[in-house]
Amino acid sequence: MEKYMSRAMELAERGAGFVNPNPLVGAVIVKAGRIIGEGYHERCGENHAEINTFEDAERRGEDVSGATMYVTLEPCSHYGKTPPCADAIVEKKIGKVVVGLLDPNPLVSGRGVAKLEAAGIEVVTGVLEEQLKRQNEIFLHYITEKKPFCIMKTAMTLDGKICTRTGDSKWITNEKSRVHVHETRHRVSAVMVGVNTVIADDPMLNTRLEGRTASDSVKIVVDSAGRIPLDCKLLNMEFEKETIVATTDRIPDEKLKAIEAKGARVIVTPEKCGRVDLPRLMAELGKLGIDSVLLEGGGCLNFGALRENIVDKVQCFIAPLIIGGSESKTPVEGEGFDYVREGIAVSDLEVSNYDGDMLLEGYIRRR
Ligand code: AOF
Ligand code: ZN
Repeated sequence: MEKYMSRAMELAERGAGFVNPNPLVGAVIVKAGRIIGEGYHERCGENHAEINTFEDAERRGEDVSGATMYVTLEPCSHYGKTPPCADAIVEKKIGKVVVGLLDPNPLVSGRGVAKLEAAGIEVVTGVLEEQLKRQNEIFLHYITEKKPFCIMKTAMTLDGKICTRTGDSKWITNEKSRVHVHETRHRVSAVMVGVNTVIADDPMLNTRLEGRTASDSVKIVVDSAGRIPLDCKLLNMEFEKETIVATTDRIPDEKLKAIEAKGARVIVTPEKCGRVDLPRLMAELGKLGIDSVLLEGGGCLNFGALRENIVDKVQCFIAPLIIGGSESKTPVEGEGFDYVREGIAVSDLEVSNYDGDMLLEGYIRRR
């Protein structure tokens, strides 16, 4: 069973970056020990995985009646952008359905399985559940919280610096680590930075993956006082997705209008400790359908995000390099906490090796 579910999970992965805010879903149909159909949810708004899998079986000239379907997520029971998959499964006379994860979407949550069982189909649930929860961590968070899943990405030297005292940072991490960052940008709906990063680096924040179609992300600049340079790349280059400037009433009116005239969206939140109200911003982004945000610094915004409790996951690259300097910047700055006991604990930490760079990934339990 795990073997086929694992294949379905592999197929689901191909939708990464294209299905948001929908889940990654893959399916295979097996008959007499042979895979007779494969498919996945390819793009938000298009066919669900199950339907693509039926179409694949049909193309192969296979008869799916009595077969077993392995699907990574509970088949839907609702009329959304497409009709219910559970109905299609019944109609196609599938004999048994093996489900990875139950769908926490309130429109589904158990009703998909109930529909199948009511039609006399045998249903098994919870196969490869832990891996599938990880694969769909963005969807699982967004569908219940309605706020984006926030990943804080940092990259530093062995001595904890993100650049030298002169501001030089190219490159601390190696090529493989940097490709991984672009893969994460591809996977998420939005990339977010503080205005100081825009002033210092004038970044593009787009997704660049050689030889692959990559999906660009919405670009968000947190800029409490409206200091963003009007000639920066984010406001002037043509991107696939929009740029959002998140600010407060401190922004001068003319500046707000000038930013909008550049085609960017401006979100104004009330001030919170003189800055953008980050939890409020996340709620606004959720309303726009943004299910995930990759936070790429700088240190001041990173600290604010941690303190305001909007970060869910940390992704920290450490390069085997030492640059020193008491003036050299570090990944998380701001005011910092007064006491160690106030520090933010990261759990389920995992370490992987990226050609000699280390990647540490872990989760922050929201307090
Ligand atoms: C499935 N198979 O491949 C996916 C499912 O707006 P819609 O119609 O695309 O519905 C989206 C919801 O359907 C989504 O929130 C999730 O609950 C479920 N996604 N279900 O049976 C799929 N992508
Ligand atoms: Zn469906």
